[in-house]
Amino acid sequence: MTIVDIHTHVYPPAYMDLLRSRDTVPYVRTFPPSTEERLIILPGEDSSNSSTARGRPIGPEYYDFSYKIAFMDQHKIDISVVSLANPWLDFLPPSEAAETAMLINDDMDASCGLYPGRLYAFGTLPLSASVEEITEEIRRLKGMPWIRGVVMGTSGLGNGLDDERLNPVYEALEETGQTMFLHPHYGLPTEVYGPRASEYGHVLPLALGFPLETTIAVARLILSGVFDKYPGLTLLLAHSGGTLPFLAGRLESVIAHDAHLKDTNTAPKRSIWDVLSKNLILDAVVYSSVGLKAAVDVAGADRVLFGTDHPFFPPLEGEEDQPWLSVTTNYKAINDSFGLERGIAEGVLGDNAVRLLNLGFG
Ligand code: 5CU
Repeated sequence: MTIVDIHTHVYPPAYMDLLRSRDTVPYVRTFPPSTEERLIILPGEDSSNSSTARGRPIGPEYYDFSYKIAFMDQHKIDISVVSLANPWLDFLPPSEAAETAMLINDDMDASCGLYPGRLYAFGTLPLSASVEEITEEIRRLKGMPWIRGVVMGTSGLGNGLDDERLNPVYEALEETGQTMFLHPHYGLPTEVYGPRASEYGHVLPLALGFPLETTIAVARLILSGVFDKYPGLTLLLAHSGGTLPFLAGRLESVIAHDAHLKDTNTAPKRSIWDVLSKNLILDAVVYSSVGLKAAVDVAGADRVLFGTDHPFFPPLEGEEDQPWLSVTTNYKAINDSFGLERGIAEGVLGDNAVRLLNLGFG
């Protein structure tokens, strides 16, 4: 059995340099008297007075590939498909984006090459650059031995993923057969968490804001007809598609009852179920059997892939040497759901990823 982790992040050294050079979000710095570096990336994290709410500690597990391999060995993971973590290059001025993307992508590909067959990567796109520069990078990534697609947030060129200016990007991804790993970062407007939000650490934005952001982004994509236009486009959705598996029926029903869509003949032509089973792949980073079974029900047992979200969600202080709860919970959900149906479990744990992402040697 091969175990593949398709949701696992790094901030390669070139990106760390960038974060250390900044003093607005996203950035990395120490807060004296502590000498520990902290990573501040999420909207709103900067304003907190509490040291444990101000981002998170960042150490070599975030940027040193040998730590990734050690983590994989500890958790019996054979192959990882690493991706740059949020917020990718979204914040860069247009003039720097294309060159930085090339630097980071070359770095990722070369780092994977140091561990042949154990590491692959999703490349990153210079989304603040021109569409021509973005599509050029997509085509360049296709020629790299260890790259298997791209990682992207939900903001696209600034107006979200249903922006028609992104059509050449979707076309280039479809044409080159590269998967787009869609990952949240921006969450929901902070007001929705209410005046007591700071008392609850990162729980509301991470547990709910992230998956709802993904759900809304994919719903907008479906509504815009992108999957009618690009039937070969493949998206891998983080966190099992957010709440999409649960809400797909409601989305489909509301579309069917919408007079405006009917009058303007603008309803998506393909059903959500068809898109789910042909264009969407869901990760298994959902931490429960209930969520995992829903993901398999809607996308199919052959389109759900194991992931860890490493190096996020590490053990809390005092438990650093233990297997990571965030990983064992996902293993347990797979075992509890499909322990008796080994074909399904083995598919989710690794075989699906090997097949869908073509993880033979580079
Ligand atoms: O803990 C966090 O903030 C995160 C994050 O930013 N990105 C991610 O993928 N997981 C957790």
